[in-house]
Amino acid sequence: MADLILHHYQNSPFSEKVRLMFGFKKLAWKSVFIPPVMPKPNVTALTGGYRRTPVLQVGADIYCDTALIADVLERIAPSPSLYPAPVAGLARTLAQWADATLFWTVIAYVFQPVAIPYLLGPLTAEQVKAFGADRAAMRGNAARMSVQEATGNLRVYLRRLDDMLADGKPYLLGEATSIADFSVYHCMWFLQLAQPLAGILDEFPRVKEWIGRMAEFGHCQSEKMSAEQALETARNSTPAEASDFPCIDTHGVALGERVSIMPTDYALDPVEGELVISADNEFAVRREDPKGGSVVVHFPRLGFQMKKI
Ligand SMILES: N[C@@H](CCC(=O)N[C@@H](CS)C(=O)NCC(=O)O)C(=O)O
Repeated sequence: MADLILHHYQNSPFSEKVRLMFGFKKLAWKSVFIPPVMPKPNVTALTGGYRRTPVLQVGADIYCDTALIADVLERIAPSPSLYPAPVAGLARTLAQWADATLFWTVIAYVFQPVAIPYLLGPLTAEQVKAFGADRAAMRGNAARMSVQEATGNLRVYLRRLDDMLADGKPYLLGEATSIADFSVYHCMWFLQLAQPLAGILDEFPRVKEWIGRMAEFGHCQSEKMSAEQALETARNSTPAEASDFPCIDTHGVALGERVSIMPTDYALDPVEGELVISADNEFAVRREDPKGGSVVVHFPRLGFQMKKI
């Protein structure tokens, strides 16, 4: 099997979600550290413009967004499953809530001056300013929540999560771990990183215990890889066969046509290429890159918009 190459950085919650899924599924991986702010020339050489973190590379296939990355890991290692049958739909829906609503509530809560050094490391005032400017540009006109609102909302969400763990349930949806646990976990992991503000968890002992249980999955073995090696791997690989996916066309766009695909919420950088997968829950485009060679860039259908060029 080709190496699983994760392009990520240490203090990225969505990266922690994937690192922990590697631990859960006992998949060894290669680790490429990427910059947390733009420019990211080696990332965009692979993705064609998508700048969010993390990105999973398997040879010349580039997978954007952790919802799709989870599906890819499930295809590679079906057991233990992220989608246990009785709760599969519920798990995906709860995960979607956590990755959007819970995540942005935690972000609005933790980015208070007292916690910033814990989240971003020891940066100069200028570097903190540059980080703020990068994220402001990335988020564009997306709505912002005040710290007061975020604090109140977060307490409500933590209460609900704590309730879900009542009666000694080990995981959010019962006896089996599911994708919902990983999507909620990465938000809690970031909350704990914001040490001076993490006391908000003290009222919710079942959530705290569950965080400890989740952390035990660890990250499996990883080995450092340079961005140059990752690009060389892409250039020397052939993308996987796309014809395995039945085409579901809801846009009036045929396979082979040129399209652009971008997120619907923030970091609205379009990726252009030839449509090669238009499946149930996945789009992919083939593109040529001077540094990355011929690559196929994959996106989940949910949370992304596709347009014919
Ligand atoms: N829905 C995306 C969200 C990814 C996301 O927002 N990641 C954050 C970092 S944890 C990000 O991209 N920040 C800006 C950046 O790293 O450039 C996913 O599941 O992968």
